[in-house]
Amino acid sequence: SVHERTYIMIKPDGVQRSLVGKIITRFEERGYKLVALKLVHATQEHLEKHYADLKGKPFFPGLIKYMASGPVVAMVWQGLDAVKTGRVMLGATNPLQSPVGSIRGDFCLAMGRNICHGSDSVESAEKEIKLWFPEGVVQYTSTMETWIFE
Ligand code: DAT
Ligand code: MG
Repeated sequence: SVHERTYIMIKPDGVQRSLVGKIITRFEERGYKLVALKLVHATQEHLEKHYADLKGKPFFPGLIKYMASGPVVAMVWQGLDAVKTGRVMLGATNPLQSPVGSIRGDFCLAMGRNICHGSDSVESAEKEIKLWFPEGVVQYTSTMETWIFE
């Protein structure tokens, strides 16, 4: 649906490496609509909720430490097939397996420093949006919509 939403996050390494603008530009240029945005230095507790499904994995403690090491950019993007296409735009979990042209394929190399997050399903997107934006997203009209969608 044209109203599908996904949770996209620029991880601490993406912020430190000044890739925020480039990553946002890709979603803007593709035609997605930004409906929520904030810079947040998340607590370990909050990040453990975000990655609850991975608790027990050997890399979990390192993942939480990395994600809590600095601020992240939390965003919600809306538009046609936002969840699946958002993941395609990010690339594979392992940057070395990410195609050139994807965000990870163009900007990073290591699995544990893969600079961005994107929801893996519509259900996870809804959960993640509630977790990161309990205040809700922003409602507004984008005048470009009629030129992006039939
Ligand atoms: P994704 O971020 O592509 O949705 P995921 O949800 O399976 O991947 O894992 C979350 C993050 O954890 C991922 O971006 C990087 C890290 N990670 C996943 N699998 C890993 C592994 N086998 N070794 C090290 N880090 C891993
Ligand atoms: Mg995931």
